[in-house]
Amino acid sequence: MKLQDFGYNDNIEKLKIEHNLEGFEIGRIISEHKERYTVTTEKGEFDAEITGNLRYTANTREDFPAVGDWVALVVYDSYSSIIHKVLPRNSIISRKAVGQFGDLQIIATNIDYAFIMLAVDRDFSTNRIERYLTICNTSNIQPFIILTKIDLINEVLLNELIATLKKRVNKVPIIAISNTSKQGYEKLKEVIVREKTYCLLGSSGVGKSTLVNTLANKELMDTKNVSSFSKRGQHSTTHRELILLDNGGILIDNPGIREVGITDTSHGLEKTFEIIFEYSKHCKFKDCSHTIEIGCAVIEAVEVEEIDKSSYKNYLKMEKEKEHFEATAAEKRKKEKDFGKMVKHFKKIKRSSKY
Ligand SMILES: Nc1nc2c(ncn2[C@@H]2O[C@H](COP(=O)(O)OP(=O)(O)OP(=O)(O)O)[C@@H](O)[C@H]2O)c(=O)[nH]1
Ligand SMILES: [Mg+2]
Ligand SMILES: [Zn+2]
Repeated sequence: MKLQDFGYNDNIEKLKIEHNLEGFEIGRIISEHKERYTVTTEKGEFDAEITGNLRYTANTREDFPAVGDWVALVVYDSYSSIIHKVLPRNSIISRKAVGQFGDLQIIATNIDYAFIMLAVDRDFSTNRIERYLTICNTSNIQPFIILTKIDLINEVLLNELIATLKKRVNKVPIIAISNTSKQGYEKLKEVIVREKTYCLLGSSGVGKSTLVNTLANKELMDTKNVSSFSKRGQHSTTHRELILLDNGGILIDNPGIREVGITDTSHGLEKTFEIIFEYSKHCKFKDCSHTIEIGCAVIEAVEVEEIDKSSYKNYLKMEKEKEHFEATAAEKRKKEKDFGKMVKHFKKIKRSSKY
């Protein structure tokens, strides 16, 4: 297998040279199970672990390898290999780690496109789409909205759903499919191109793995019967996996995501809620929070329905989450720094007490 098939390109070649990694085998992480990785290389697939040094110097979860990463490794035998370095990533999809303050969880890296998948028959939520869009826009990953299970509703209802969605999300392509009848598959296949990586995002049960299996024409991923999704916490897919399709597209299947928590989004919110940011330029106060201020152009636009009210509310909620994440992350960094200082201090005392 050539590395190009997995998305290797001149940019990664440049990074390899810049980081003096010519002596290493280069590969891409295709799956992860609790810090044990599978890496694909020109010599085949290998199980891999990370070096003690990489573990020791890792400050946050972000420093650990993730599915989609390009890594430099030393291969020992047909089974084992050690990852020495993670090459710089060109994009990262991450969310707030569940239950941990100020931490983020990487979903996948080096992604070109994201498929934001929602089933039309249940839990359909534009608020959630805007969340996914924000995490994609943060890392400049081009999103597609994929509506699944359209075999379960009639065309009139589907068109209504799309029209409502378009009122809030108008610049993102929407593709409606059924994994059962294959409706919409031709359109979907057109956007999956060779050597590009697509990350599948969505709640449990929307049909991510079924899509992967159907496109690959193989039962690569486990899928689960709809009835078993009524129990909360049951996911069919329990790990991330990168799959190469016959047509050359690279898909990353993920476990269903329940909470799409927002982190520090840089311009992610700005791009997702472009219209709000456009109006905000005309607010009376530069630091307007768009909540209570007199002379707030955003509030005025909401009142005359130039800005969708639900979209505005969703924006405010996510903006708050972003600020909260930034504050807790800063606090966490400070604590870690103080802890580091304390360790240094004690080491110094220990050293000086020797004499
Ligand atoms: N009617 C219908 N059922 C579908 C469609 N796509 C998937 N399903 C069914 O939905 C159920 C869940 O599909 P999965 O592919 O396992 O869903 P998933 O998104 O991978 O779920 P997790 O791995 O838990 O995140 C399975 O029983 C599928 O057969 C579709 O287009 N139409
Ligand atoms: Mg799955
Ligand atoms: Zn304002």
